[in-house]
Amino acid sequence: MNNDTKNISKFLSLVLRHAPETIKLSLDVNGWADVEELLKQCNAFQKKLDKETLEQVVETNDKKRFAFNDDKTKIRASQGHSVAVDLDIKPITPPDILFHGTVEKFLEAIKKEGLQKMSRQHVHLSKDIETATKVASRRGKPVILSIETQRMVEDGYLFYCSENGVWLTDEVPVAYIKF
Ligand code: HQG
Repeated sequence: MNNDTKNISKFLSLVLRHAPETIKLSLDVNGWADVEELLKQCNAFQKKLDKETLEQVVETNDKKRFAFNDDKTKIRASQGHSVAVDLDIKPITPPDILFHGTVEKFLEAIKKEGLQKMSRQHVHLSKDIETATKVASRRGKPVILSIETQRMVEDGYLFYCSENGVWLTDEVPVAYIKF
């Protein structure tokens, strides 16, 4: 992603995941924004954006963070929301082990409370150590936790996989975490 694309992606994350009100945008219950309305509101709030650029940002985004509906009239973030949305995705069986990348300063709390959603709608888990390491590196020196998802499934916990391949669940109690 070049710098312009990155800036637009960051702005889209803001309005499609966290604060649509910044540009007086409305998201439906499933997190979709109307594409024409998004473009109109971006431009009304001095964020120049046209449809072609938007399509290019969605297409080239390093983590495929955003997705259009079939006829490209709607767009949403595939995961990572702090606003309440129902992604309307079905639970599926995860790999036996998933990973979570975090940093040292959170370990004490995680050892007490397990992994919690914090400000987001789900706990985010990664399919491999490399991805978890990237997630953790945003905050400092990575600490990678292994999650015994197979045991969680046996115990009735539900898992979801976002359209861009991020594993989601409601919480991970400490009993299923290998430190
Ligand atoms: C930690 C990015 C204290 C948790 C990434 C994490 C991901 C606790 C932080 C996506 C805790 C929350 C999500 C507890 C968890 N006590 N700290 N009980 N439980 N934590 O950003 O997973 O680039 O909400 O370890 O790639 O880091 O934005 O979650 O460090 O997919 O598309 O609290 O965000 O995607 O941080 O990252 P976050 P995350 P994008």
